Amino acid sequence: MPDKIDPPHATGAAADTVKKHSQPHELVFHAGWFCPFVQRVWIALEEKGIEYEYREVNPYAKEPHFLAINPKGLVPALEHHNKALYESLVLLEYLDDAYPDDSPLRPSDPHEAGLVRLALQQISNVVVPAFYRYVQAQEPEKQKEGHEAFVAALRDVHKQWFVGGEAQWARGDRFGWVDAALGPWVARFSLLEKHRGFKAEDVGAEFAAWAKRILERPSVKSTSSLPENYESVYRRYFEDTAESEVAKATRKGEWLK
Ligand SMILES: N[C@@H](CCC(=O)N[C@@H](CS)C(=O)NCC(=O)O)C(=O)O
Repeated sequence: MPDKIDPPHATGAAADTVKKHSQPHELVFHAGWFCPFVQRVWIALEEKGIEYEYREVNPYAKEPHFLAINPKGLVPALEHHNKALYESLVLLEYLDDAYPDDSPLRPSDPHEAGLVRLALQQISNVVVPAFYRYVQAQEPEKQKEGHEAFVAALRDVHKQWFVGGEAQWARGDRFGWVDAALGPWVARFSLLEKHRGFKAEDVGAEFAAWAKRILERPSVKSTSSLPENYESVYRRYFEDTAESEVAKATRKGEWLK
C-alpha cells in the first residue's frame, strides 16, 4: 500500500510560506512538504527571493498528470513556462541559470563551482544513502554500524569540502549550494537524535556549529513544518515499513538512481 502522508500539507512556518506562494505563476514548484529533496529546492527559491507557485503533490499516488511532469514520479519538479524539469540538484542548477541576477547560490568562479559539484556528488552518493541506511536499521548492531557510517560520511564531507576556520557557511561567507543541498538533512537531525541517539557534535564541534547556523537560517526555517509532523512521516522509516522508492532501494541494499 502506498505511504499515506499525514498531514497532507505543510504546517508551522512552512504553511505560511505555502500560503504566500498560492497564486498561479509561470514558475510552478511541485513539492511535498515532508521531503528533504524538495526542501533543497525550496531553500534555493527562498534564498533567491523569486516568485513561484507552490503546489503540493502526493508523489506516492503517481497520478498521470504528475507522471507527465516527472516520469520518475518523484518530487521535487518544476514547470517553468510549461516546460518541466526534475531532480533536486538539476533544479538547483536550473534556478541559478534561469534567475542569474537573483542571489546566485552557485559560485561565479568556474573552478570553485566545479569543487562544489564534487561536494554535491559526495553528499548524494555517500551521505544521503548513509542517512537512510541508518534510519531504517532495526537491529542494535545494524544501528551502531549505521551511526558510524553516517558520522564518517559527514566527517569526510566536512573535512574535504568545508573551508572551515571563521567561515559561516560550507564554502565561505556566502550561503551556497552545499548548504542548501545538505541543510534539509540537518533539519531532520532532531529525529535522528530522538530515535537513534545521533548528535551533530559526534561529527565535530565545527560541523555542529554550522548545523546550528543552518537551523537558524530563515530559508530553512520558513520551509520547515512542525517537528511532530515530520515525526508522523518518518516513523515509517524508523520502523522500516516505508514504501517509498528510496526506502525500498535502501532495504534491498541499493540506492535510487
Ligand atoms: N533523486 C531525487 C529524489 C527525490 C525523491 O526521492 N523524492 C521522494 C519524496 S522525499 C518521492 O517523491 N518519493 C515518491 C516515491 O518514492 O514513490 C531528487 O534528488 O530529486
